[in-house]
Amino acid sequence: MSNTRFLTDAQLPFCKGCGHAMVAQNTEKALQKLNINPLDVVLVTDIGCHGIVDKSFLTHTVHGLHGRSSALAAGIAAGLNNPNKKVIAFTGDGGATIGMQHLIGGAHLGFNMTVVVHNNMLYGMTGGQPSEFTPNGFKTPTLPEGSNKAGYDICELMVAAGASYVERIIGIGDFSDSLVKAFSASGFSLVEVMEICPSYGVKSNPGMKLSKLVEDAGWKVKVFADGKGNAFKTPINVEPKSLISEKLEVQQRYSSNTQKTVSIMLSGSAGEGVQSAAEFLAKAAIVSGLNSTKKGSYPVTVGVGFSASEVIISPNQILFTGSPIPDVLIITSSDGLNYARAAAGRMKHGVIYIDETLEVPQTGARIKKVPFRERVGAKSSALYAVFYAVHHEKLYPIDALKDVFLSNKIAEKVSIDSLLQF
Ligand SMILES: Cc1ncc(C[n+]2csc(CCOP(=O)(O)OP(=O)(O)O)c2C)c(N)n1
Ligand code: SF4
Repeated sequence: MSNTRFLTDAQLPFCKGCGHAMVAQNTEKALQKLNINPLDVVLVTDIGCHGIVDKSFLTHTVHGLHGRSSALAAGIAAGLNNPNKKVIAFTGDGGATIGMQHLIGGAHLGFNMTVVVHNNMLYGMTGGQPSEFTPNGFKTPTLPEGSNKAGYDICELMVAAGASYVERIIGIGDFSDSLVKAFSASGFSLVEVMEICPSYGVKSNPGMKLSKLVEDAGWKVKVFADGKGNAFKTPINVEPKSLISEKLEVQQRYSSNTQKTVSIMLSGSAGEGVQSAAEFLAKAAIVSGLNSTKKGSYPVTVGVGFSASEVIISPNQILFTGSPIPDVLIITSSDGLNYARAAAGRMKHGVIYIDETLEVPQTGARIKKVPFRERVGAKSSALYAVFYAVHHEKLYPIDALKDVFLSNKIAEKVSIDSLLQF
């Protein structure tokens, strides 16, 4: 057993007596027993108290959306496709409830990973709501009369789905040997750690004994599948395609006099071609010998509200794609104005190109009002605004932008002449 540290010396971020701390400590011990290098371990967590542990781990860590650690871990395991790497997903019983299909799918397809379910029988982080794992009679702050349903038996479910190693343990004391077995199993393994949340579980169920509660719930504390079976394993392409080698080559055909990094924010409405206009802006910069990045932002419900894009162009390497204070801000609609108002407020210099029908936001930037929408209509306003700004800011030759635009099928619908009204 090595004495390599997998946890920082800082105090774990849980309430006093929280079972999650036992899982973290036993995970460290199990990995020490396996003599693994911390950087051969990827720990994937998700939302919930259990998930805030990642800053304490000295392994690689990834933090995902609630209930999705197992889905992310499956992708990582498939991508790594390396039995020497340990991919471990932590999830709560709340996360396991809402991400159940990921667990079933992971077990069914036999991804090489271990899921540790921190089953404290309630949603800890949000104040103790019941999950589908909450056993009959268990009370929570939002269910003071106690659950009238049986909780899921995740271990039985995982066996049925085809998991290779499955065990339920009471999360007290040293259970690192169980984790060693799960981490060493080939294919998909899952350990359900029964825990108690002192802040909500104990308070709502005074005097409760964890092992008695587990017994009364009908949940067996045992190994359900020992990892020796022939669990089906997903055939994984041993030579995954490289996205880099398939990247689109853009040939330089023009040159630009731009000597410094320029960040441009284009902010308009969904359905008005903002993202494709920004793509032309970025691509034409590359055609002109510059580096460029593009980052799009839009609401979760795509197709309504604002649509914005931040493009950086530079003769130098671009190491960060964000530009909280743009040099050039282009606003083509009222949705775009609402989204970009904060960025405009941060601008102490630079220029804002804004549709002339819009109210001018508070800013230290120079304002240039242009009738974008009136001249070309709403649908082409973002595209026209990009042509207009490139021309007036002399970012690179307008012919580069014309070339990029004309090689796209959008050019069949929008006349190039309408975009060249300067
Ligand atoms: C998709 C989604 N739904 C709901 C929430 C709100 N939320 C944050 S933490 C949490 C409960 C977490 O409970 P659990 O997964 O059991 O972990 P614990 O806090 O008990 O460790 C919820 C519902 C969220 N972040 N994301
Ligand atoms: S609220 Fe409960 S689950 Fe969350 S850290 Fe505290 S004891 Fe643990």
